[in-house]
Amino acid sequence: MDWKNINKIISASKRILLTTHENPDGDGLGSASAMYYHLQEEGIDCKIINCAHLQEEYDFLNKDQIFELYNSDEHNEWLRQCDLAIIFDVGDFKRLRKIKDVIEKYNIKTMNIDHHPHPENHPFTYNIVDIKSAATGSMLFEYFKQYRSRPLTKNICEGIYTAVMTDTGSFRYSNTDKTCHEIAIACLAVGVDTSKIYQNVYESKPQSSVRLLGKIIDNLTFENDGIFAWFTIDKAMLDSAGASPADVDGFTDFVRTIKGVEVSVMIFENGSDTCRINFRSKGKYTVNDVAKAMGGGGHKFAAGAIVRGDKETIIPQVVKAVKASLKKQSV
Ligand SMILES: [Mn+2]
Repeated sequence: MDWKNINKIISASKRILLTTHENPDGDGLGSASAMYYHLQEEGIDCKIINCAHLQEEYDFLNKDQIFELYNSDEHNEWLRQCDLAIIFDVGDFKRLRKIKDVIEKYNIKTMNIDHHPHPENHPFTYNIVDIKSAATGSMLFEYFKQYRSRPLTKNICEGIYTAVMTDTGSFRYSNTDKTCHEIAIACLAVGVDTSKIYQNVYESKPQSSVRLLGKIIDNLTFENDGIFAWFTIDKAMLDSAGASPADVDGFTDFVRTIKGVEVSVMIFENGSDTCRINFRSKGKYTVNDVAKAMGGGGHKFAAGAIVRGDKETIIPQVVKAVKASLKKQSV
C-alpha cells in the first residue's frame, strides 16, 4: 500500500465525505467513524453521510451523532464543496446508491479503501485495495500506524475494533491474522471496552430476528450429503415474525456453523421483484465466482448478489449454480 501518497491526498483535502455501502456493516461503519475522529483532529472538515440508516446495534458508534442519513436538501450544499469522498468497504460502487449519484453530480474525487476485489477498470479516482486484509478497518490501522502523528485515541480504536471484530466473526474466521490481534491489543491499551462492543453487536438480537431464525431452521434444505445448505426468506415470513430486512443479518453465517456444511446460501425475496442472495463458505470452496456470475461479488468465502426475479425463479438457478461450482471445485 502506498500510504505515503494516500496520506498526501488526504492531507491536501479541505472537505471530505466519508461513506459506506447500503446494508452497512461493522467494518464500513467502524472504518468511517475511525477516520472521522482522525480527520477531526487533523482539522479537516468531514461528515459521514450514508445512503442507509444506522442499525440500532451500531448506535454506540454514534454517541457524538456523527452518522447522517443522506438527504439532498440538507446535504447537497455541503457536498458540492467536497474535494474528496472516501468510500469504505464498498465492493461495488453501485452499493452507495444515492450517494453515488451525488458524488457523480458534483464530480467529487473518490478514494476507495476496501478489501473486496475490484476489476481493473474500476470507477474510482484512487483505488486502495488489499484483498489480503481481514477488514477495511485493518487497512486503516496500518495507515494510522504509519502516518498519524499522535497516538491512537479511544474513539478511533472503537471504530477499528468494531470493523475487525465483525469481519472476522469475532477473531474466529480463517481471515483472522496477526494484524487483527495486534489491533485488539492496541484497542485494549487505550481502554476500549471490547466485551461491551461484542454485546452491543451480537447480544442484542431483537426477538423478531430470533423468531424469524426459528422459521428458517424449520425449512433448511441440505444438498450434496449435507455439504451445501440453503434456505429462503420471503415477505410473508418476515411479516409473521414481525421482522425487518435487517433482521436476516448473520443467518447465512449461522447455517454455515452446522456440522458437515461447507457452503450455506440464503435466498431472500424482499417483497419487490428482486432477491438478495448471500453465500458463505467454511473455506474449502470459494463462493464469490457464483456470486459474480449472478451480477454480485464479494470475498472468496463470503459473497452476495441481488438478482431480479421472484424466489420461485431464482431458487432453482442458485441451487444449480452452486452445485455446479461445488462439482467443478471437487475435481
Ligand atoms: Mn469488510
